[in-house]
Amino acid sequence: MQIDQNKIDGYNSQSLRKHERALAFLQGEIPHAAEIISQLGEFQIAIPSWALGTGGTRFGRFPAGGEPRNLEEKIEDIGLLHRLNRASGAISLHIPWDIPEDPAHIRAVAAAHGLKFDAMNSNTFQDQPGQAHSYKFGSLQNVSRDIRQQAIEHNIEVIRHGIALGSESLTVWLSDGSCFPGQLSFRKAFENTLEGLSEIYAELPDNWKMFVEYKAFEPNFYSTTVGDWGQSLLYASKLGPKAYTLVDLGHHLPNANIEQIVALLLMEGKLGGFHFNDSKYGDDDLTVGSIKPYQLFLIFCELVDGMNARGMKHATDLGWMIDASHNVKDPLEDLLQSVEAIQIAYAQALLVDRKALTAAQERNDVVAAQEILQQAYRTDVRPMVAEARLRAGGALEPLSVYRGEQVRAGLIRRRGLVTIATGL
Ligand SMILES: [Mn+2]
Repeated sequence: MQIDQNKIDGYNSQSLRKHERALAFLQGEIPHAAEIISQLGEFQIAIPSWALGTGGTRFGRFPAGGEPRNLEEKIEDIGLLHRLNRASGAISLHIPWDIPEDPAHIRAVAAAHGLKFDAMNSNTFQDQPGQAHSYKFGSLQNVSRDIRQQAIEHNIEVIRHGIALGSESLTVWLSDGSCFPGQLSFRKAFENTLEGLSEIYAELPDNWKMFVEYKAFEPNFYSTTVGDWGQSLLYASKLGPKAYTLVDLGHHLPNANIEQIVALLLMEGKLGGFHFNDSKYGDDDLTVGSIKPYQLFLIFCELVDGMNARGMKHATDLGWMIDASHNVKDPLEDLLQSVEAIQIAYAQALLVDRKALTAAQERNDVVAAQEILQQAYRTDVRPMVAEARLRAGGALEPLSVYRGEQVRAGLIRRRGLVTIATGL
């Protein structure tokens, strides 16, 4: 399902005067507004193929209908988001849920929607039909060499699919760990995992990156073999220059200082990928910016500062992706909200007066430092975000267009009420 440019222009013309007034005010207040708008225009956030359907919990799932039935329809949905916000220009695939049987065709479908292929994701957290060995007691950490080998070969197969599509990175998230004390040897589990990751790393093309994603707990509840940023950094450092840590906001213990983690990983040149979501308790996978928008802003402050310190390009030198689940919202509406929340936090971080902040830090002026951060955070930057969309041909108000065009009802008409997009 597509929305004509004429339709988007029509909606835009209705709110154009109001938008222009708000933008003119901001441009008067912010000397480098033009630069921020252009940086926003370049910033793209990848959408994972598994975020297009209704998520669920172990208690159940309440699908909204019209979910994509195959890879083409997943690409089509992200194409629709990208058409509205011009900031969702990449898709992240999951193998085996999204095996591209005909890569040339899939590449053409994505190109027609202006989409690139972001990181490929492997899956050794569930058993697939016909699989020789079970991952019940882990994959790369497993005490059995045959099981470890199966997991290694799967990851190499994922790299091959990615090469065929033009992706340039592999994200490895392992559910490996233990549920009870004594179940495994922490040291052996680490050594086995490192050995397996090394074999996978050896298969990476020169221009590829490997992202080692960590998670504090779940589905294992006593230990996780890549449990925190320290363990991920240890693997990435031992693997070599193509290996990086990936930070998923929901994968920390409560109240972790994620902005500090981000700052240090960037300082070490070892932050490679980023997964956005929000949470109240654990890995809740809620809409980005819905619970702790100030924390998101503080994280972006460190991302911007840390990337600037290393001369990195904000838009392309890290892998940016949403990794969320949508239990009670229309997934596409949720993703539009998430992308906008990310853009808002990014724009606010670009607003921070870094010189003044450094000066305040140098004289231990705690009050001034807080004022400087909150001055940026309390600025309503939404007109700049909307202007970036408008210039790229997107919608001033993506959600209004989505609702005005009754997209979900159209998708249900075409695809049916009972469709399943996820492999879980
Ligand atoms: Mn993730």
